[in-house]
Amino acid sequence: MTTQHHDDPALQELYADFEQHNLLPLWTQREDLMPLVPTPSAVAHRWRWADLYPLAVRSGTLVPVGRGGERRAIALANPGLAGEPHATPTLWAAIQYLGPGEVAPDHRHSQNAFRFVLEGEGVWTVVNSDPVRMSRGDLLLTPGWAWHGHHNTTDQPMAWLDGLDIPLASCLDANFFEFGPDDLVDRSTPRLSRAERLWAHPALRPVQGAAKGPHSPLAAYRWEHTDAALRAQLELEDEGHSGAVEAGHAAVIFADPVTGGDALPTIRTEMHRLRPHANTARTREVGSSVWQVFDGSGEFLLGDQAVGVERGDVVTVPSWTPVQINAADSGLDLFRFSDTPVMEKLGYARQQVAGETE
Ligand code: 1HN
Repeated sequence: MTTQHHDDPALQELYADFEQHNLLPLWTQREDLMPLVPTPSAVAHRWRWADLYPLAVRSGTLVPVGRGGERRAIALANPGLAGEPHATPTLWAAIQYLGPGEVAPDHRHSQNAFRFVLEGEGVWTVVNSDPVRMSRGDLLLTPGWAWHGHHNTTDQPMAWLDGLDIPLASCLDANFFEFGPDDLVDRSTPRLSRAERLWAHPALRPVQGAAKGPHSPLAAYRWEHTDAALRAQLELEDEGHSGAVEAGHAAVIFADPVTGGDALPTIRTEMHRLRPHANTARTREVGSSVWQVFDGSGEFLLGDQAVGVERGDVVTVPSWTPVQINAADSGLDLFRFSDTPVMEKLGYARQQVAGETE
């Protein structure tokens, strides 16, 4: 407003009365409430696997896992988010560590979750009584309200990346939690879960056996399939059929085999492969994401900041922050998760690619 006089006593009195009645005028706050473009508090940040893993190992020697705490999970707390255990305003990311023979007890919660395995094996996560093997490169789903517990069947520890929509569920006041039985329902160790045996056949959907809930019925997406899909995209590019591939950059979304939509309703999960020395276009999007380097090394250009990355490193990208990824000699395999499905469902999604008009 251009006509107000801040020292007008009647206006001061009006503001004091607003305060007394729990009212706040828009005209003094428009820039905060309606900025011209997103102004995230979260910052772009990198956590090095070389720091994360030894800290997880130390937790393993000092902190038991069991009923109450439930998980030995260490959250990646975004330095811009005031001490909250949130990687971004909508996403939770953690490194979880399970020692030899340990059990993380059964429970369920409204929040959607997944695990992505950088290295190791020997843990089974039991999801709604279905034992699911966890191995390098696998994405394992624990959709909202699914029972789940994990157990390590070996004499070696295992660590992995957890992703959840905890901050989103918290801000919506939508979170419920329930403890399960003290022991896991099924400690068997099949190579494939029942969910995979039913649903993981390309483009074949069982006639009986309806999928339940707004999420994929598949409990696991195996590395052999993800790797084959990425390899095929790059081979097609080599053969001159470049349609599906952005120069030297193959990518897949982990999809619900029934709907073709996202595997989880609130979190998009993707795998990317950049050829040696390939660069992505500089892109910014509404919504935040978290990346983990699965293999290789390179750099992320985040706004005007360049961040080197190596195997296992985790990077957060706040909303509307320009990102360009450059692969080094080894190429780069990257896992990514984001809140894109939320933005798309709510009509907030926007993307801007450098050099293209919006
Ligand atoms: C949870 O259930 C897991 O199941 C991981 O591994 C992290 C963080 C907060 C609440 C529940 C898991 C979690 C969690």
